[in-house]
Amino acid sequence: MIRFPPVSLIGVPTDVGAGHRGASMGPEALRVAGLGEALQARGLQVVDRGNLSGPFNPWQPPADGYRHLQQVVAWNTALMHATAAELAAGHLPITLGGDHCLAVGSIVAVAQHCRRAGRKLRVLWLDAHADFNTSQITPSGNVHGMPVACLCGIGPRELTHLGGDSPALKPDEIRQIGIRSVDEGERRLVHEFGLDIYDMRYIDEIGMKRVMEEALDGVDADTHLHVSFDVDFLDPGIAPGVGTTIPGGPTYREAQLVMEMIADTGRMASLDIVELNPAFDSQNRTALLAVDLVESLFGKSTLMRG
Ligand code: EXY
Ligand code: MN
Ligand code: MN
Ligand code: MN
Repeated sequence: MIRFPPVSLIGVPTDVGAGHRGASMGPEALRVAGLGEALQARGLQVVDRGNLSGPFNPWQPPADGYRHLQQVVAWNTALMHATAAELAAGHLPITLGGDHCLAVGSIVAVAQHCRRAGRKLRVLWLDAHADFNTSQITPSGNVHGMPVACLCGIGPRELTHLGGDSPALKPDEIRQIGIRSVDEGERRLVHEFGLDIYDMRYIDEIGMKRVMEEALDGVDADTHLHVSFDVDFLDPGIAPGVGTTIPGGPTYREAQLVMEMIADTGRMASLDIVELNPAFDSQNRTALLAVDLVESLFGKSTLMRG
């Protein structure tokens, strides 16, 4: 039985980094899907901190290659401080997004916490997208396509230095899984930075079990494991309620295996659940699926043998 510290839910109702409206409704969709109750049913102590507040989405075109940069910075600053406070209290923070630009704020706080505590950091980035664009190469100006680049030190100074120093993350601290949509410029940049990407073709070839063994290799008692779960990681056939669907994602069983193998490490210490967009969903089914998979991150297992 894996022991977890108290879990803190942090709602971040914004889609300022996205190309579609609606991820701002993600936190409530997860609450309505019973995320808190499901985790309590697993014996966890759950504290719901409510929602952070921040600027409205002004819905503007790109300026100097970014859409809504100041609003993105404001929301990420608030989330960085909220995440840092939960980590300092010994809690396991769960960011309820909101679009994926928010991973800058959550992971900057996690990286600073690890540095102070002398712990190693491993980020598992579950996503259809590499999220490694910059203002020069972005096809959209949407900052939810840029958080990994910002965390690795390339992007607007307001984000690359959100926590003061940069880079927040070294490329060998992150493993991206489920990738199947990478822009041309982005592809060159991820190779230049040597990112470890487990794309869907590789998953097809070696299987999800081997991928997870490789991606989790080296995670030990001194490692803080952060999971950044972009719900568009999943195949749109089972998870249509996201803003940027890409066909050919992991099946339900592959996704369950990913979550159960993460749980088996007993090292997950922070989590983002992002890009849920109820405006593209019906009967809240994608949020219900996300809650089901998050329960597996906290030890619910389909394993009957052994
Ligand atoms: N690569 C495209 C862009 O940069 O605009 C699409 C990014 C979608 C990002 C979503 C959160 O994963
Ligand atoms: Mn406490
Ligand atoms: Mn993403
Ligand atoms: Mn994505």
